[in-house]
Amino acid sequence: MSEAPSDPAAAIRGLLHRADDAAKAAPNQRVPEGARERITRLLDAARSQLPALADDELRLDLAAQVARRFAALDRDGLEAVLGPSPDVRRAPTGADVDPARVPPGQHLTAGWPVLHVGGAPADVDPATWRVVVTGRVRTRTVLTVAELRDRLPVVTTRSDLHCVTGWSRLDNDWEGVRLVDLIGLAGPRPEATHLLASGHPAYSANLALEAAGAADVVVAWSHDGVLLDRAHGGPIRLVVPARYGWKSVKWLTELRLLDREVRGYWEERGYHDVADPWTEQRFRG
Ligand SMILES: Nc1nc2c(c(=O)[nH]1)N[C@H]1C(S)=C(S)[C@@H](COP(=O)(O)O)O[C@H]1N2
Ligand SMILES: [Mo]
Repeated sequence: MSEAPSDPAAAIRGLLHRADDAAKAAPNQRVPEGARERITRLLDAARSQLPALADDELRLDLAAQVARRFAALDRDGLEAVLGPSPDVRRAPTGADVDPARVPPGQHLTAGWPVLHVGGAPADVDPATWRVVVTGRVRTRTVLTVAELRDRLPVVTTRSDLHCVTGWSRLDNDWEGVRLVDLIGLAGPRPEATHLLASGHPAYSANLALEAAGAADVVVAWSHDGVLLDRAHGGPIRLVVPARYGWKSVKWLTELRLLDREVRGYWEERGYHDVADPWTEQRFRG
């Protein structure tokens, strides 16, 4: 592979370097006001050259590098609301991992794949993002991210994420509030048995209220000590470790309590209502 300036890979790397230089000009890694636009322009330019790369692996690698830098810009917006966060770590995948921790048909990933349908929201303002708890509740309750943090006990949980497509990511440290506490604030009515969680853009997933009440089910704004970036559902997402990943709704906007099961996006398309990865409840029988 040539490193001549006409090489698109070299051009992309050059743009990434310039974007990094612009970001480094910031005190405490924060992107200065003026630099954000410049970095966005450089990253857009890098992204527009990706299709020129014939080598799939190289293209994917550079695409990931571009995506990571866009994600850092997003995180910066969330930090303005919730304060700074330290660095990222890789999840365990080695021979030292107890195989009993891995559900059947799953393989471990050290990185963190981004998976969703319909695209992430084009623009997110963490200061005004709201989640509403509604349906069979005593008090319809609407909270911003800061209100979630201030009005409910903040918890950190460590749990595994199992995507139905086959990857699992172990030892995710989530910071947020327990779903059961959030629902408790709205006051579930006695007839409430199920939950439909919705997120951007028209995504949803159903859960039995019993499963939603597990102590490790959280509405999270931070992952492995780093505020959630937009690709992974920032500013807030649902995390349901005991279910396949599709129940962990990103860009969470609504929790609707119901007196019956109402199917969400994938469940309507034949995926399992329960979705226990340990018994491989991928599709409805
Ligand atoms: N809003 C929304 N949330 C979503 C999805 C989606 O398409 N839209 N995909 C789900 C699926 S299938 C998985 S495995 C996880 C993946 O989360 P990640 O992209 O942070 O790895 O998000 C879930 N939450
Ligand atoms: Mo998934």
